[in-house]
Amino acid sequence: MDYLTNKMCIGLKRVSLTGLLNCFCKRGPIGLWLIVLFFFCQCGEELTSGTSSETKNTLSLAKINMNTTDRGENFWGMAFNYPLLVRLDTNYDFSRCGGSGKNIEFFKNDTVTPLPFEIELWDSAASRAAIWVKLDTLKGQDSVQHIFMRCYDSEFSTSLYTKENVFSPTNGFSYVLHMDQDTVLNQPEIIRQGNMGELVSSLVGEGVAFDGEDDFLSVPDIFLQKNDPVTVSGWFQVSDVEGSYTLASLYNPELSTSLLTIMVNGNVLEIIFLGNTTLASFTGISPNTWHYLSFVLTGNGNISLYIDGDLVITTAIVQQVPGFGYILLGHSNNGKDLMKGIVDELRVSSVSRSAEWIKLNYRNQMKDSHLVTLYAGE
Ligand SMILES: [Ca+2]
Ligand SMILES: [Ca+2]
Repeated sequence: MDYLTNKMCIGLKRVSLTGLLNCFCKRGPIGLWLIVLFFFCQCGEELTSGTSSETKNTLSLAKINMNTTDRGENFWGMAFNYPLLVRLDTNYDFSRCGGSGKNIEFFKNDTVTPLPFEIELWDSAASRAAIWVKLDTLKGQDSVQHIFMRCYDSEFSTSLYTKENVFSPTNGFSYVLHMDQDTVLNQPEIIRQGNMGELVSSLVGEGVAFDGEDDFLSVPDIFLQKNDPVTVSGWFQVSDVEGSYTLASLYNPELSTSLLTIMVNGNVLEIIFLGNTTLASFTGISPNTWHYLSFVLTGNGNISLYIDGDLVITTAIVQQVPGFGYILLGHSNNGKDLMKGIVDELRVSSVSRSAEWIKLNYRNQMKDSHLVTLYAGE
């Protein structure tokens, strides 16, 4: 059944047979044709993939509800082209789907319009999956928005659903590292030091562990200019709060210095400017606990820092420096205090994300989030 016919069927299923008979009396042949189509639509659905012409049978259809009211995860405003994290664990019976995840698709609430998605992790043996689904719009203060995950009896030979379809420059993403196999194996521009690359079970799928001895990453392809709108965000946890660990820094090779350094000293997160001025500090870091850090260059000389979705400081330091530089993860240029812990989901966007967007990311991706609820259906 093609897309258009599917759409017509959905429309027809909303009208009654009596209504159609009425139409037949008034319109003659057109009404008769609609009645024939009405019965055709009731005779079961032939299922067609959104990615190819391969015909498959549905094993299960799960409804995924997003609650942005205070009974889910409170969110005000609207998010467009939003990569929603859908986590499957004890909330999902993987035996209803089987396979390696290559047999699933996501649809809008009409059950026929496909949605782009990327599977970061699908581990049916461990009953764990992490999938990013791109939504056109996510509305705030709404408890009934939903999409569907359809699981088929066989896998697709090829899938159009890739990371690039979800996280693309057209929706503001210039760089996304899920801190998974792809990050450590397939990104040649990322320089990994200290034989790092240990992947561990993490907040979202896998994350990259830093050993506190010699591990760090540099991302030289992203060179932050001070007047460019940019948002950088990522999750981290430190292994202990005994020491002093560098989470990330912005290193400028012309000045041979880190303009901005983010450190964890004991249970305090500190934002340090030019290696010696503490711009902001946040008390409340616990060992082995996930925190979400974002900073936003607004494009007009200001920088805003957020921790766990809340704004910590907005300051105009940008005017005092010639430019920023590239991102070092786990290290600053002094070579001391290397990161000991795990980093997950590092993103660089070429736009200044709003405070609402940052909060939504935090509430969608955090542990025990109540934004998404799964209902295993038919
Ligand atoms: Ca990850
Ligand atoms: Ca090492």
